Amino acid sequence: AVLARGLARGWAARGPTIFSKIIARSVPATILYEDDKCLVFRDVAPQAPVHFLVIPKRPIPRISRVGPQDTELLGHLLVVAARTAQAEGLADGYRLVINDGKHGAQSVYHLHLHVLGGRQLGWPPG
Ligand code: DGP
Repeated sequence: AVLARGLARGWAARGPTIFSKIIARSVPATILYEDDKCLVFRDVAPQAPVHFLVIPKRPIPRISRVGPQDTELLGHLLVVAARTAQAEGLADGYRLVINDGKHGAQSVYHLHLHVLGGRQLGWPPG
């Protein structure tokens, strides 16, 4: 059933990403938080003093592919992002980003929330 859901979302068409290997611990990462539904780890190419990623363990490829069945999981990712930002000391604020597809400059097709903070960020993002 998990495979069928993955196929339905187009996951198999692109194959597993580096993030599946981080979940499986076959690629190392600095992990900040983990539970049965998600994993949080530092971005390998940080764009701010604090830059970490929140990913579901289920390999949803991108935000534009989610459905109503993902509502609870997506809410969980946001709550974990906010709690980890607090644990990282981002009391002056931070930014959550989800890049989707080509125009969104998505490079890894396993859904992830970026959390960036620790400096003044600009707007618009460009
Ligand atoms: P995006 O462009 O939104 O798909 O961002 C993907 C992010 O993933 C990017 O900021 C760099 C990060 N990233 C890519 N490969 C790895 C990796 O192997 N380890 C870690 N920790 N981060 C990675």
